[in-house]
Amino acid sequence: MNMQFRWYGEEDPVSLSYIRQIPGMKGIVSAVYDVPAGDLWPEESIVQLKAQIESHDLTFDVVESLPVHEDIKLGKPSRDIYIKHYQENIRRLAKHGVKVICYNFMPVLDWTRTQLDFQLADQSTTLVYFQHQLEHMDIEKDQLSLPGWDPSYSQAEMRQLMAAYRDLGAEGLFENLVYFLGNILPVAAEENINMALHPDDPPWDIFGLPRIVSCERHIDRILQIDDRSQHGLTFCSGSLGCDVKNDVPSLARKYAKKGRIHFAHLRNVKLYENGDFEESAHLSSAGSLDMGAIVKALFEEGFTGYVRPDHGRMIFGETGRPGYGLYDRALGAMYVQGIWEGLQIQTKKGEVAHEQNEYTE
Ligand code: DNO
Repeated sequence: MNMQFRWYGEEDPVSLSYIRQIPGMKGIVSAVYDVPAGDLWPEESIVQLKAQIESHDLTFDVVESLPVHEDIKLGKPSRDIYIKHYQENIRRLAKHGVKVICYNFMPVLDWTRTQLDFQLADQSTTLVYFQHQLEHMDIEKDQLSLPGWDPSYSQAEMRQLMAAYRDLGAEGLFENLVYFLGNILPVAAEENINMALHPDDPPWDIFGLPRIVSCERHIDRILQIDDRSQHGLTFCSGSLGCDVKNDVPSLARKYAKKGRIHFAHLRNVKLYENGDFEESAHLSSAGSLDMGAIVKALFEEGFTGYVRPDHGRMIFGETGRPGYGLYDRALGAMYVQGIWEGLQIQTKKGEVAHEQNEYTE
């Protein structure tokens, strides 16, 4: 397990030197943020980002995200230009040592929450998804902006995009993913870069937009598109875990066994009876997911890939980018490493006991 931390570049209120102080932290997950989706990432920007990260004795092996232009997802004729750019970006990143590229295939909106500062009983704040709040959000009329969303669309553009996706439907979106992968994976294989598809967050259709990476059936179908090991997942426990039907530990085991998890986002969520959820602290008892079982599944399947603590609450009076403060994510990193170390100790004990048995037998 290679522990990573997401960093949003110069604009990020969390500094690289603080991240470096988290025990066991090995690398930074980041991106070139000042280039619109679909454009080429200037090589100088990649070089500069890498140098900045490495000057703090951290590695830059994982990019999150290399965004997929909407024209690719919609299957417009212009997609071929954007696919060429995507291929070139893969080559540039590989040239500068990047090993994993995280991306998603969610239409228009990336991850969606309805409130970003919901106060918990302990006075910390967190991100939540409450259906009754969603019903009051009209993204075609209101100028809404949430952290995962691309704020550059005008309302008219948003309306057009939404309509185009409704016409396309889930099968059309899937076909466009097949086309995209057919063009991207040969380059990834050539460059020895692992592509890591992030599941839909939350794992169901929202605002009538189709979602196609939400459950085991979806993921199986997607992985069957191509057998190459470069075609893999960002296994996000908190995204998949919002649907009680997704058995997250068993999915972690299944896809780690197949060698298809290149990157894992580990976080916990607390599910309500009505399907709403809040993002909780990482600890199993704080939410609904059995984090120990998820980490154990990765451990037992010999997972050696990249991991990052995912969203954290705002605690200790911290302010900043919702979900991406320093403190709670640092606690999450330590918690996951604690489980991992416990599993290593157990295994060693088992081995010693086994050797002793052999000796005495
Ligand atoms: C949310 C993140 C996502 C993720 C993208 C990957 O916090 O996990 O925004 O980066 O979906 O493309």
